[in-house]
Amino acid sequence: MGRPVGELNVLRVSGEMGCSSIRGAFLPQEVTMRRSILCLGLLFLTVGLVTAQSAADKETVKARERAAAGVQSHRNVTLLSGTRRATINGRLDGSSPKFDRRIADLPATPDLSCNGVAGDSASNGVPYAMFRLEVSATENLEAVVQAAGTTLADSVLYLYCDPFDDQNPGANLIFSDDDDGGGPNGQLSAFSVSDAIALTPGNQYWLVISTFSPGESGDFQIDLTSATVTAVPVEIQRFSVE
Ligand SMILES: [Ca+2]
Repeated sequence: MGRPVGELNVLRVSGEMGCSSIRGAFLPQEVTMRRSILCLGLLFLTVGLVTAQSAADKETVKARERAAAGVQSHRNVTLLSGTRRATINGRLDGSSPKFDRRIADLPATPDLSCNGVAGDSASNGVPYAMFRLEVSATENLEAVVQAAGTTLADSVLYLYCDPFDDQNPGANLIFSDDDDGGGPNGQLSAFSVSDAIALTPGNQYWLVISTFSPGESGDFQIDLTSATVTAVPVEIQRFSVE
């Protein structure tokens, strides 16, 4: 003989309500809670695996870019040896201008004659921002993407002679850097005094920051520590200089 129809109705209603003084009716709620905890655990595990996979993929992309160009990442540099002269704050996202960035960490040494050679990278349409730099005395440029104030996961810095043309980014290049600045993921950028980027008074330079890959976004902070360097805002962009 089957169970009374009335009992089935009580259990069904109690299970749907999730609250009842009937002892048997607590089971569905407990099962639901356990299922929820299990689902949350699986979600966190999945997110963790995806994040780890993304970081691994990024390193693979970086390794391929460097291998294709035959360059090594600049590492073990001395940062911020000077007094901070200016802090540039801005943001890169879908509304930023885009360009097809050149291979990072090239040329191997700064080309102050404005003829630095870096091939076209596979990262096209990356968001960028640019800032005009001037110095009042000959000195080596120090520009660091600071982890504090930066939510970008992976930046690239470029330095160009004037003018910088985002439709022809292979022209007027002086130097670039991918990961010297460190940061939580070790992927922020920096130009250090040991890079020997000797800027000259009377010349204008363009400091360009971009994401490593298209589709990335976040805030950035660049500290300039060279003794006489100044950054000139560009009106079309959203940033501030203090
Ligand atoms: Ca980077």
